Amino acid sequence: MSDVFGEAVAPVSSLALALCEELLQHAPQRRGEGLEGDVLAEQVEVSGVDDYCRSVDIQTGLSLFADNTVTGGVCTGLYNGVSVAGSLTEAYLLRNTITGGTASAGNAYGLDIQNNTFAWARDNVCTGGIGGESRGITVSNNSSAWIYGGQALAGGGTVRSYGVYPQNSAFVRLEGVFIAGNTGVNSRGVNVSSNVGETHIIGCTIDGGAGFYSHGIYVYPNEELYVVNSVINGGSGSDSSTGVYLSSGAPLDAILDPSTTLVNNIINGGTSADTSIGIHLSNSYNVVLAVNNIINGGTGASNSWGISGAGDLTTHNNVIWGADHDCEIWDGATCVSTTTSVNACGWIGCSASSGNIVADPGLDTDNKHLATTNACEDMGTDPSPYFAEDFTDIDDEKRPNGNWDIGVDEVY
Ligand SMILES: [Ca+2]
Ligand SMILES: [Ca+2]
Repeated sequence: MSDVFGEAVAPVSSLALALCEELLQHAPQRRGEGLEGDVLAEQVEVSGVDDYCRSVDIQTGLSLFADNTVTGGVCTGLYNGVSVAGSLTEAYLLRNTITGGTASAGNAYGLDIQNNTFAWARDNVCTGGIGGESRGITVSNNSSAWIYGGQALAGGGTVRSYGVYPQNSAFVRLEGVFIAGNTGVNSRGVNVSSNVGETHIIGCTIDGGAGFYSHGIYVYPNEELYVVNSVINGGSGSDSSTGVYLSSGAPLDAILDPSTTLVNNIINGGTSADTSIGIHLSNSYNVVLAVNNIINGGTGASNSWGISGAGDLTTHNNVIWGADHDCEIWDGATCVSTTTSVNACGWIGCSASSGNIVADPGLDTDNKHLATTNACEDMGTDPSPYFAEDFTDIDDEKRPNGNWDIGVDEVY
């Protein structure tokens, strides 16, 4: 494998992309529908009557699947637009447009990546289909999966709809992806389920959709989650909407020891007709570090909280606010709502708290960049003790300029 892709197995997106392009130039038959000759991927037509259907089924060895448009059909059971699920050593997916089908009595996924040693996807537009549960992208049981750019849209699930569903994988990284939940009882942008290693969500734009309960990111549970430089909105759930919802429960949590690190994000609880929350911790298993984030509880009609629930929470240099807020932090007993009381760390679950600001952050009209007058410029802290990777802001500008800024924009 390595003599074909060289160092493409290294986790460097630009290098992997260059090597994929080179391979496509030397093997043009692998582009588009005509996967002939010495194929790396096998295209399978679907009859529409099986109880497990796929428009494209890639199951052998090393695979490269690029520049295809795949639309799902109709099936009684699970329907996948493209399934890459055959214990592959390496799978590469580039610039495909994939839509799941209609599953009359099952679930409908756009792209299903399972059981691979190394999976790499870039600039694909994946949309779940119509079914009980719909997912744009499923990432399950992989040793290492990297998804860059493109879109992951949930589709029309009647019970649940998820943009991306990382599950049981040792390492998953989503970077620069537009992700959205859509419909159903539960709609979620990203649903992290029992990942046993690290999950990275870097530079993504995420919306929870419009289900009964909507969540930008929902976790149950996860060992290590890093969310960095992303814009996360809880959506418009008719009962509740939450930007980041950290759920958990024994015994898995006792095994996984879950921790979540949130750095330089904009997190908004959404526009629920009832309760909206920026970040919610469901129980004391959760260890959460929040640094340099703009956290807004949203505009829930009944309750609106920046941060709520129990857990082990460290907060440094966040702006916590809301035009329609009940509490900046609701610990279940006390409504914490001033800069002084947030930083005093007297609330339930506080491990450490400093440098936080209760104020309007001063966002520009795009709700991402900082306006000329703002509360965030140079008010952050160096996050390298919590997330050691170098990362730029949403304009690809280097951080920091002077001191660190709060949110996804570094002002120059
Ligand atoms: Ca700065
Ligand atoms: Ca900037």
